[in-house]
Amino acid sequence: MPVILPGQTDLYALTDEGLSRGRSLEEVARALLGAGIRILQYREKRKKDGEKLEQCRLLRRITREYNACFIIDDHVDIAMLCEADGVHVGQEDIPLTDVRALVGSSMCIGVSTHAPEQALAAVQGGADYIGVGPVYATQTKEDVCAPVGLNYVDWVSSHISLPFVCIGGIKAHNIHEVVAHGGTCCALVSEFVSADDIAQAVEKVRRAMHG
Ligand code: TZP
Ligand code: MG
Repeated sequence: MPVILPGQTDLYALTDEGLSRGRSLEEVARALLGAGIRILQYREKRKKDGEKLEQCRLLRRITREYNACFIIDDHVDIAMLCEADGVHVGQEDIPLTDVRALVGSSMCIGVSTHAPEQALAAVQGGADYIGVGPVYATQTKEDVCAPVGLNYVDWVSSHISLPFVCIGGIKAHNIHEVVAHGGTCCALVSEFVSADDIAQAVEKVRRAMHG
C-alpha cells in the first residue's frame, strides 16, 4: 500500500499517553483510526526505548489493519525495526541526510520546521514532508519554541511545494484560520487524545475544517 502523506489527507494524529486520560495506547489508536485518521505518529517522550519498541510494534499491526500510515517520532532505529512507514525528526534530532542514509528511499521522512530557511533546507535535503509550527501556543510539547503564527503557514503554502502538516495548539475552534492561510493538513494532539469521545472530536474538527 502506498504511504499516505500530508496533502493526501486532512488530519494527522499523534499519540500522547500522558494526555489520554488513562486510556490505553491501543484504545486511543483504534478510536482515532476508526474515526478515519489516515496518518498516526507515535510520540511518547517519557518511556524507555524497550517499551517504545513494543508499543510501536503493536501500532504497526493496528495501523496496517486500518490501511493507515504509521510514523515514529525521533527514533530511526525503532522505525526500522518495526517497519514503520516513516520517521519524523526535529531540528535538533539526527540530521535529515543522516536519517536518509540509514532508512533509504522507501521510508518517508518528515522534518519539523519553524522558519523559511528550515523549510528550504528540508526541501533541499530530500524530506518527504515538513511540519509547520507551532502555529499557536501549546502546553503539549515541553521544549517548544515560540508560536510561529499563521504568517509562516502563509509563507509555506505559497513557497513550498512539498506536502506539509500544520501543528501546535490547533483545535476545532481555530482550525478554520489555519485552513484560510493555506493549511490543508493539520496535526492535533490534545484535542483528540484528551477528548471525552475521540471519534466525536475527530468528526467535530473535520466539520470545522471543511465548513
Ligand atoms: N510539535 C509542535 S507543537 C506540538 C508538537 C509535537 C504539540 C502539539 O500538541 P497540541 O496538543 O495539538 O497543541
Ligand atoms: Mg524530535
